[in-house]
Amino acid sequence: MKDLTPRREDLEPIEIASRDEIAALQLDRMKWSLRHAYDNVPFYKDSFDKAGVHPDDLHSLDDLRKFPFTVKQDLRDNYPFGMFAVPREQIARVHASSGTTGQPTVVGYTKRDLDTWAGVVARCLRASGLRPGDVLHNAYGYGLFTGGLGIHAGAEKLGLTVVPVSGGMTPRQVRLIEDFQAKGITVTPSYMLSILDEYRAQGFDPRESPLEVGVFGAEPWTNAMRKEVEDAFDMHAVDIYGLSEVIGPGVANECVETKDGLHVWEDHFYPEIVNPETGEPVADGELGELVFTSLTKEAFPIIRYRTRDLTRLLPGTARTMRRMEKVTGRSDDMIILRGVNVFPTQIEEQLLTVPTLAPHFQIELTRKGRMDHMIVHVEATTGAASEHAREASARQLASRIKSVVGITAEIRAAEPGKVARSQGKAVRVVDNRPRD
Ligand code: DLL
Repeated sequence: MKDLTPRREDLEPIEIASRDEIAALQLDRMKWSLRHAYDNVPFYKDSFDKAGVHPDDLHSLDDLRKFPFTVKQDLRDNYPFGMFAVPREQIARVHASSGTTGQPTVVGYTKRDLDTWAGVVARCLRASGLRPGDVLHNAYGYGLFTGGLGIHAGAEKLGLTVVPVSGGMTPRQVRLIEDFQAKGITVTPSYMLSILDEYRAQGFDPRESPLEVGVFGAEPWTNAMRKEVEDAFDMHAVDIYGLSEVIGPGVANECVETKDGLHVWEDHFYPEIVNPETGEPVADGELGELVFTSLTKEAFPIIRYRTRDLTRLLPGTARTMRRMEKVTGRSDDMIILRGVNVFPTQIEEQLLTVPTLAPHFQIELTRKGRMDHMIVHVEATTGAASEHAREASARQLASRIKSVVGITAEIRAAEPGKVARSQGKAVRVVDNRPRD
């Protein structure tokens, strides 16, 4: 793999400013953001008033803990435009969640917000090792999802040549990467695996591909998956994080030179970690739920938003801004199987230790008698596809899961190509338990 470390003089000064400088900027901006939300969004006025706090009560960054949380339901209750802090005419763009599980949620951006967003995404792509003039193959979905258009604008801002391919039509993805000589790819890690399969199906050696770096996010993935993809393509794999409510992709990103967690762009997004049960903030280094407050957003200020993502905050390394550890699970993805908490990423990690199984998987929850039962659907690699070999692989995986994760799972190892493929965010858990 090539050394893609950016030159220090190419970074924005704030990325490597002193902690004092960052904190001073954050405090100024936080005061502005709280006031802006309170003065312009009735929801925030009510919620601050109910909690007995006022933007003037913020004297230090620590005072933020006095302010109430915002949760996804608040966005649903104010559907579609009730959370906007500027007149609708000043909204330059909206994005929305798919709303497959209920009311969709809508977010909005002013022209300046779009510029801020492009700026942080450009910072992410530079941290990932991309330079002006490089070709970027952007396979995140374009549309209401923030992935495609969010990355697109940041890539243009950095001066990349963007290929706006979006998700799907996998054979064409391979062809365009090769024909246009893409140096970077932005895509969900699960869809990257489908692209890897397609490379092999077309008889290309992925290690000979022009790709030097992949910027993967929008869903949890593990360091074991990083190694799998880095080895397969002989390229760097770095993690990008974000959520629509906070801005979209570009809230935090790994640096290619360290790959040791994601630097949060703290000059725009103020992170806290809280105990998910009590809501009490915990110290840096401790695991809990990530909470964000936007510091500069005009159209859609968000105050103490509960992401449900579980991680911890760590001191800066390649940049002075703090890092968040790779998000390995959301509180609502957690499966509680006979009293044991399990995240799909723990299954992913074990799956990747069995070389005769492909990295694709889906977890099905069912019921056996009165007990919850977990079936992990996996598939064999082409060299180990016989029934006998598949049974042996399944036994091996079941025993790894039992000994490392501590649960009993039924493994169904199918022939190659049988597990549902993702073209965007993977659906890792299918819950077929009867409702009672
Ligand atoms: O997924 C934004 C995005 C697009 C991020 C492209 C990165 C790349 P939402 O659809 O609102 O936004 O989903 C946000 O996805 O709360 C996490 O649970 C999950 N997520 C996003 N990035 C990561 C990541 C986009 N790097 C939700 N690791 C978040 C783990 C991630 N989970």
